[in-house]
Amino acid sequence: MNKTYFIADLHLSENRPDLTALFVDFMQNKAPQAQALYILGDLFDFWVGDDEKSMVISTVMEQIKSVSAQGVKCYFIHGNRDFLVGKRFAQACGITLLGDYEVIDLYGERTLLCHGDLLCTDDVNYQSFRKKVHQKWLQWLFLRLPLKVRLKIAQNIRAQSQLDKLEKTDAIMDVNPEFVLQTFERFGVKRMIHGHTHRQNIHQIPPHFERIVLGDWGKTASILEVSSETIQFIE
Ligand code: LP5
Ligand code: MN
Repeated sequence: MNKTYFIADLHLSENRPDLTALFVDFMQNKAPQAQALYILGDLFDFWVGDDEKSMVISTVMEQIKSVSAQGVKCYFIHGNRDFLVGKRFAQACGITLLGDYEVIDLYGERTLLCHGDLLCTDDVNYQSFRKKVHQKWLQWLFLRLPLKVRLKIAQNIRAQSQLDKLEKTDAIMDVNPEFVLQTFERFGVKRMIHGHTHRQNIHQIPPHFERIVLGDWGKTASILEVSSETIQFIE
C-alpha cells in the first residue's frame, strides 16, 4: 500500500501493559499495510542500554521484526528518553537508526523529521542536560555500569525531571517559533513532522510552512498516516 505511518511518544514500560497492547494491535493490524513506519522517538519510557531484557522489550522487538519481515521499512529517531537505543537493538529487530534530523522525500514533498526536543530552545535547563548526556564519552562510561546502577540513575533523572517540569510553563516546554522557522530554512523544507511536546496538531505557518506534531499514546494511539493524497491522524 502507498502509505507511511509516523508514531512517537509511546513511552512503553512494564508499568503500562495497556500501551504495549495498543502498540501490538497497531503493529499487527495497521503497520503491515504501510510502505514505511517511522518511530520518532520515546518509543520506550526510558532506555539504559541494549543489554536490558524485559517482557516489553522482547514484545516490541518481535513486533518490529515481524513488520519489517513483511516488507515494511522501519526507521527510528532517538527521543529524549531512549537516546541510548543502539545498533544491537536495531540490528536484532531490523529497524534503521536515523540521525537527530532527517529529510525524507514523502510522496514528492521534502519533509524534515525529528523527535522535537531540539526545537524547545527556551527550555535551557533541558538543553544543557541534553548536551551533557549526549557526550559520547559519558555514554560510553554509563553503558559500562552494572544494569542495576543504570536503572537507578535513570529513575533518579526521571524523578528530578518530573520535579523540574512543575516549575516550567507550557510555553517554555513548547517549540520556539523562531527556531522552528530557522530550522525550515536551514533544511530547505516546507514541512516537518515531530513529536515530544505531545500537542497533536497540524500547524499551517505563513507563508507556506506546515508543522505536524504527533501526540503521545494513552487511552488511544496517535498515528499519522500519509499517502500521496492525504495526511491524517488515525486512532
Ligand atoms: O521526559 P519528559 O517529557 O518527562 O521531560 C523531558 C525532559 N526530561 C528529560 C529526562 C528524561 O525524562 C529521563 C531520561 C532517562 C534516560 C535514561 C538514562 C540516561 C543516562 C545518561 C547517561 C549518559 O529528558 C525535561 C523537559 C521536558 O521533556 C519538556 O521538553 O523539560 O527536561 C528536564 O526536566 C531536564 C531538567 O531540567 C534537568 C534534569 C536534571 C537531571 C539531573 C540528574 C540528577 C539525578 C541524580 C542521578 C544520580
Ligand atoms: Mn520526548
